[in-house]
Amino acid sequence: MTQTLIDQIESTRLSNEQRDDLMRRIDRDGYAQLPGKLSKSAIEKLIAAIDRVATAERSDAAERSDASERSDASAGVKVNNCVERDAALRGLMMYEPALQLAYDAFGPMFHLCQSNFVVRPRQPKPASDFIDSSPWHADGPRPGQFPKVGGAMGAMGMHYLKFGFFLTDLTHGSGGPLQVVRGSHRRPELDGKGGAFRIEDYANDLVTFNCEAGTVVAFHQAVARRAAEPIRHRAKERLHQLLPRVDAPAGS
Ligand SMILES: O=C(O)CCC(=O)C(=O)O
Repeated sequence: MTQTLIDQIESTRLSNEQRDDLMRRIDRDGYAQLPGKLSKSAIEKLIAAIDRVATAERSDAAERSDASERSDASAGVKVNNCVERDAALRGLMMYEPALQLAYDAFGPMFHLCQSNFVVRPRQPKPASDFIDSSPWHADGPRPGQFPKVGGAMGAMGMHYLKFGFFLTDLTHGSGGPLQVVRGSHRRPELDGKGGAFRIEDYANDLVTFNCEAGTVVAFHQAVARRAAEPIRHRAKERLHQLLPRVDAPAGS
């Protein structure tokens, strides 16, 4: 039997002008929404793959006595290294605009260092546990706070670039969108971590992605962000995100 290694996801290649513009935005704001969206057929294929893997995860949880709440069909699911699990998810790993930006950020030796998806059905009481929703956080290091070599720490101080692929509609405003603090990747580590962080202090730079299905967002590892809690008691709607990350090789 032949195994499909990669189920390709169609995309439109970015022009050089678009690449330059997106890299400028990521440098300035810490994030950028890509101009194209995933097609309806790509979204359907990816959701079907995620549903297959999530169903298998829930049934594994049902067999483990310690995780019964994770076996329910309405439970949120997060799967790390998801590209191992399905050819369609590997197709997303090869999404050309993301590869173009990874190349622009890190040169030809970039590699995928992490992938995951989350499925977030609306929960009566969503937890801020990185599965049902995620709290304000940022991944380090921050530019200016990392040892420099020869006075520089590499392109934008970026150690990896993350891509969020939003597979369900969030335009109704209650789906638990991604939120970011614009420009926070350039501020001290305080942003997004610890008790001194107050989101009210950043009201002018709060950006909320109540976006259409198929939207793709690239973000700098150090930008402060969260996945807001879905509004309660509206069962059955789902939010899927797939976050393949790409990484710079050591020493670049
Ligand atoms: O949980 C989410 O949806 C946000 C993902 C995120 O912020 C991250 O991967 O660091």
